[in-house]
Amino acid sequence: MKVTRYLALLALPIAMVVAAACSSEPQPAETAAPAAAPAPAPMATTPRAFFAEPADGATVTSPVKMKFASEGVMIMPVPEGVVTSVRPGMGHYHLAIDTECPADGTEIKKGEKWIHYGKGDLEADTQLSPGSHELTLAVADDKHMQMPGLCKTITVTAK
Ligand SMILES: [Cu+2]
Repeated sequence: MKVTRYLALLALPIAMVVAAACSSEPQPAETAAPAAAPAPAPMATTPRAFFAEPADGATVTSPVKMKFASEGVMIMPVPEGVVTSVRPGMGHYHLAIDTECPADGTEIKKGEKWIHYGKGDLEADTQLSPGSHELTLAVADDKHMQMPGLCKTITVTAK
């Protein structure tokens, strides 16, 4: 019994070796070890924030429907109560009109041009007066500090 089982266990690897040896592939060593290829890091993309809508340069009509988007960061509601620490890799969106991106690491203060989407909102409407406007989308952490690289400004023209 034991010998039979042992032979059965040997049969599969032997069959694989034989198959590899008989293969007409020019580089059997590479095809035999696909698991050795390095897996891409999960956060390989450079984090970024952008508007899925409207498009940069678009002509829009109020109320303007905006869809926020990002890569390399998780958009989450700010925790309830007093926030004493931030959750790495997590943030929420902020919007300002005709205002530049904050410097990385600076606080986006409430009530100073910025709307905080602290519930983790992924879209919002805004009213624009007729003319050209800059829309700035920023992602900040649980303490509302601008996260590096996660800000984007686009220009739209409101009718
Ligand atoms: Cu905030």
